Amino acid sequence: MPEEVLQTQTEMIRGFLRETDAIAVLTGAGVSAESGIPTFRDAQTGLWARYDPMELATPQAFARDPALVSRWYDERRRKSADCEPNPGHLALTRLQEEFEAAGKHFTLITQNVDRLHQRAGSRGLLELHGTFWVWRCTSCGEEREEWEVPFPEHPPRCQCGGTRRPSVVWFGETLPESVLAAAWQAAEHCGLFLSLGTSSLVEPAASLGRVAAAAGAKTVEINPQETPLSPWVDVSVRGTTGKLLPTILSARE
Ligand code: BV8
Ligand code: ZN
Repeated sequence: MPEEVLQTQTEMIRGFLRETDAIAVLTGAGVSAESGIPTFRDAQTGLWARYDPMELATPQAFARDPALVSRWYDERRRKSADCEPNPGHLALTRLQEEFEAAGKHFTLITQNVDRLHQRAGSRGLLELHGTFWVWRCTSCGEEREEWEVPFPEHPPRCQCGGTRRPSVVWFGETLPESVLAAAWQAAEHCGLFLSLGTSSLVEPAASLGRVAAAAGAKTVEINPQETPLSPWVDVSVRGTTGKLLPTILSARE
């Protein structure tokens, strides 16, 4: 990406930030990449290499082999526990503080299940796909945060004797109604929509950028790769969020 193109794009985005009092941000696994967490579609390594995440992240996979799926999520929990939020996460927390101090609206919507945004200080964010730090009993439905890493047994058990599953939204499962409605609302009413580190492949999250654009918001994407959203946005920056967000979102003179 030539430096002068990035400079122009940065100026445009800073202009959008000055002009709006309502921003909606959608993040995907790419935002956690510079913390050392492989993205959802990165080739899986080690003993997971032979599994397709699209296959594992399903109710069918859990029904077929709960211990295997529980191990996969436990591995990812361990990985994220060993990682730290990166400058991209922290830049978003600063932007939220700045917008809210000025009485403006800031909504962070994430597809990520690692809770690195919360560890970076983000507040009130919308977790479209849940999190693997909360597990739910498949018998009595009790949900609770599970901080023990690694789990002593797979899958973890509930005191009622039931099996616990991660409280994430698997493929083929519907998203939490109220969370999706809030995300849709934020996309429809924002003046600026940022799509950060997502392949824009998974629905219904992938539609939010187009909802914002259709409602008249300025739209920006930051991703080292082109995505299906790229042709729709006002500014599509080829780059990584950990490196670019601190500069692009820094206090604008
Ligand atoms: C549903 C939780 C009702 C589990 C996940 C309409 C059309 C077609 C299909 C469908 C449709 N509606 C529904 C579907 C089916 C399906 C779907 O979307 N399939 C797609 C793939 C074809 N959707 C569903 O099933 C959803 N449920 O709609 O219910 C229904 C049901 C059935 C049929 C109809 C309706 C539920 C979807 C939620 C699935 N659960 N996660 C877990 O994590 O284990 S989704 C999973 O993908 C992760 O959460 C992940 O966050 C998400 C999206 O991926 P990304 O975050 O974008 O990550 P990815 O690896 O793909 O990309 C990373 C990006 O970062 C890349 O672009 C890369 O270039 C970039 N990057 C890399 N490094 C950096 C970077 N960017 C910036 N900086 C860097 N350093
Ligand atoms: Zn139970």
